[in-house]
Amino acid sequence: MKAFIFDLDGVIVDTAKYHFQAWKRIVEKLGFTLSHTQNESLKGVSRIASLDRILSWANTTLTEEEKQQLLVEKNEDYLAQISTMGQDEILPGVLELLTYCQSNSILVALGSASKNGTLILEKLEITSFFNAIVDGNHVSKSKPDPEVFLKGAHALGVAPSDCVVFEDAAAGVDAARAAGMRTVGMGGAKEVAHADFCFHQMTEISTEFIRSLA
Ligand code: B16
Ligand code: MG
Repeated sequence: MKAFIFDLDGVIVDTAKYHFQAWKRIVEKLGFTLSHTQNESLKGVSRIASLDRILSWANTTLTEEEKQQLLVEKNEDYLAQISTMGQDEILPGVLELLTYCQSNSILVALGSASKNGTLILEKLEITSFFNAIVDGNHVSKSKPDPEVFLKGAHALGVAPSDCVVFEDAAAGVDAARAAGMRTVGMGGAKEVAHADFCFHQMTEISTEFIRSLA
């Protein structure tokens, strides 16, 4: 049995723009302006690891308590932005691929760094397509560590070598490769060019290609 493991942000839905706005507003309070390029490098990186990176760019040190407070505020801002999110925000071709997997006995898991993964799948009304969900609440090590994808394979009951990971971030492709899985880089960024296959969006992926993977 073959399995596909999907990253969430940047593969199923474009939440990077909401993360960016939330981080920007939070770190402006520290007198730091987050650039678009810096935000790009936070893709796939956990909430706490993102804050640590931003603080090092800003040359700022905070107490553990201050950091926790900022993480809460950042997530509140992010949740407010995604409160009205619905099916119309699912990226092109995703529903078609999930439907194909369901009809053709390809197992499907989520493998996301986000602690809001379950909530977002619910909002997009696609939870029922997933045989397993592994997100930021289930892992102790952030991508590029392979933990999230290995846990996904384990939850599905398949060998890592039978899994294909769809990822939009360098950290995610590195994590999947470290897990011994094949990789499909999504979004067209040069950071994922080292994936086994690359596409801008899922509408470019043919049924023949999916059959060749499965
Ligand atoms: P949260 P992914 C990642 O999701 C995002 O790309 C990254 O920007 C974010 O910091 C991380 O989730 C944590 O998200 O604050 O919701 O827990 O791409 O791994 O699906
Ligand atoms: Mg992503």
